[in-house]
Amino acid sequence: CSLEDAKKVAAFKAVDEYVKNNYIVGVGSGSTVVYAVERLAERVNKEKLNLVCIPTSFQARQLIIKHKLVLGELEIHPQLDVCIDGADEVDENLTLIKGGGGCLLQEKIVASCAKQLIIIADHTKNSVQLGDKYKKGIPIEVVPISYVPIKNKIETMFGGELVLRMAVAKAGPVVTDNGNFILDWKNFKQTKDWQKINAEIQLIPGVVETGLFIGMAEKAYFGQEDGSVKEQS
Ligand code: DER
Repeated sequence: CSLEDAKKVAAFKAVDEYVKNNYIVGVGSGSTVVYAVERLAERVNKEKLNLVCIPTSFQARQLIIKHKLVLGELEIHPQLDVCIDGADEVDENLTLIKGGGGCLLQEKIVASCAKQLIIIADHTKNSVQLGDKYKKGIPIEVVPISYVPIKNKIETMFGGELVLRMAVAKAGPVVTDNGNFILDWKNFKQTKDWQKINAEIQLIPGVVETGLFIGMAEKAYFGQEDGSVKEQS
């Protein structure tokens, strides 16, 4: 089956197995989550489910509204039952690279408020060691004025190269939903010590958040080429 079919089968299985009536559901961002929202809407209509959906981006808000799902906010629902989101890469320890779609900050906030973070992806995202598959670099959201000093500091501390993410349909850098820039950290040294590195990067003034989601995901569903779904937990 196609990559889109693989995303869809993973998304549907995750929604069917983790979403229950009266749930507060975090809705992630990206292309795989589109199928999860479709399935949420199908189940609400078919099973008359009572759900509130918390977005992780303008894109997620639009998806929730488009599918006539109940849109909620963290200030009303600071505790979620489940958050369903995509990822750019998932390693053997369920450490994630996220932020390929530039939505990592609200994704991490909402995921941190959920009892369970469930990842949905196609098989190309499934790796042994972070960096095996996703080559665009680890996204790091930064306050715009600080992107050059942060670039220099991380390159000095940990090597690799940080590249300011430039917009395609707009002149200049990508500006996130939160008004920040994204640095993509490419050619990083593969390691098992992401916890320590992540903590050090987060301490650099101007770093808002990293696309490293460590110890957050409960389970991942990977849609396969044959239409089956591989689960990792
Ligand atoms: O930006 C993000 O974190 C997205 O969730 C991304 O990692 C997954 O997007 P995709 O489902 O379009 O691959």
